[in-house]
Amino acid sequence: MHKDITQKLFALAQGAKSIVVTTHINSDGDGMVASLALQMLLKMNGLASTLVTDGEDISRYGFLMRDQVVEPFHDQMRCDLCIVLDCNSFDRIGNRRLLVDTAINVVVLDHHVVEHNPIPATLSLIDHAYGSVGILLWHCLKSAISKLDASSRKYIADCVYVTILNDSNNFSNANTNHAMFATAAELAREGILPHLLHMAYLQNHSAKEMLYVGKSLANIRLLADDSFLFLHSDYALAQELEINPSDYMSVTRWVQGVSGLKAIAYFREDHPGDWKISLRSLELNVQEIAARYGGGGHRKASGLSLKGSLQEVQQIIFSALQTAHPIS
Ligand SMILES: [Mn+2]
Repeated sequence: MHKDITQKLFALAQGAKSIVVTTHINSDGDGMVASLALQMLLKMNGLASTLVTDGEDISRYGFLMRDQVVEPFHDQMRCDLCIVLDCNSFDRIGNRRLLVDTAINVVVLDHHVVEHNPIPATLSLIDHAYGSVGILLWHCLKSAISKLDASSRKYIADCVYVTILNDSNNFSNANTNHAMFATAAELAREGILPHLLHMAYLQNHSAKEMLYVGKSLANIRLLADDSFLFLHSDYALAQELEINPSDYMSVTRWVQGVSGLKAIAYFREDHPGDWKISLRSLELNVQEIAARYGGGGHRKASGLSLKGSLQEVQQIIFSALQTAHPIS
């Protein structure tokens, strides 16, 4: 069952003069939104904290902003307590490693498989049984959440629901299960309005984003007897549309319904020759592939970064997929 860590976490927080809450690089609607929820929970208990970003645009969480204290990382930043959400590896926190290295205490709350370079922590709760780190917070900080007033509880519930929308892609990924629905039912009891959260979070696209998605979908290629689907968004496209691709949700969600596939690989060029790759498969263990190249994630959904030409990085992934292990 769920392990309540409220007492331990609050003891560390109460003993700290400064608290940072942060998440992985290329933050998403799980790590970032769970951070918003945790900051609110701390604040309602008289504990001030700063949510430290990597400088990314977080305006798509605007509908969940309630006077949160958010600052982009800079290297003079220090804190007594650093709480890392949705990430357990130094490989995934970039420069903010400095905050972990210099903090007196570190807390890691995550639901990813532990790979290389694990972040050492005073308190850590890492359990991949949780469909999102927001769900983990909801259950493992329950004794604090249940003491909040109804409107603060509803705010936390809104955030947790958005983490579920993000990590399950609206209850359609393989992590959708009884426990996730049971949590969603608890959130509904707190008064959340799922249709509005769905609209605000998943349907909230600019015309430019749709153009970016459309142009990326236009270069779909099928390989290995039509069993692998590759698609990419190169740097030139981001330049042409004058956008920062990491501000958008992964394009993979638009191809996950394609039938007859063994795997999907999406290549996004964030800087010339610098590719962020998302792998999805219902049959092959793509987490092993990602881990081999310093990435991580889950068996059916993982991510990694590679440098090179599009042709070079696609060849690496193609070979890796051809020898990938089936999910047992
Ligand atoms: Mn997550």
